[in-house]
Amino acid sequence: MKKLLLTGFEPFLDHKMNPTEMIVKELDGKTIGAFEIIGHVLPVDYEQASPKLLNLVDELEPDAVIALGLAAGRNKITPERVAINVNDGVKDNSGRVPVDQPIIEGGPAAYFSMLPIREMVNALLEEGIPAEISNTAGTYLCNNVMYSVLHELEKRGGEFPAGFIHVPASFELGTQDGRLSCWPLKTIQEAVEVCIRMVN
Ligand code: PCA
Repeated sequence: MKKLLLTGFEPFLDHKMNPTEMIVKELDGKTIGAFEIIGHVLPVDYEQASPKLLNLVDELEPDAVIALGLAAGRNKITPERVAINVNDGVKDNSGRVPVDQPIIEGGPAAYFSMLPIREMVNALLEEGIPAEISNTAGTYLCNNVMYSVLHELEKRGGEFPAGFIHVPASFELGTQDGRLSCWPLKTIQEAVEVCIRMVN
């Protein structure tokens, strides 16, 4: 059976949990669509996140990669269209605050997602789950890992479904910050499963 590497992130900034961590742990080992899911959690650390992801790609030789991240404040599931060659974010979990730095010195300005993002959004909307394509993954860790994995795959010359999906906050985060748009964790997980089924 084909393997899909599904990554989430640990909590960061003042978020006490990260729904993507719970989801990848829950889906690890399950079969969804054509894939066995292999779930892993990445550190929110500019120096460690993408090396960990690229090591997993080397080690597991997956047939597809979907990285997930929390976009607190968004109220839709947002498959990302593009990753840009910039680290310029708020503090990571090791206290680093890069300013205007390239992720890969001399690398291309951007990479487009290799995931079927339009099909994902259409399938989500059909299920009644709010979704839209996002045209910016930001300049923090989520953009960093999306750019890094797409850069690596480009170097290897492979046509390979890989990319990034941002998800909204879950109820647990909503109870921490009453102004945050938040969803049941189960619905976010279902949305991720719908997206995975669109990959082949
Ligand atoms: N979201 C952050 C990093 C980790 C996460 O889950 C982001 O959007 O960059």
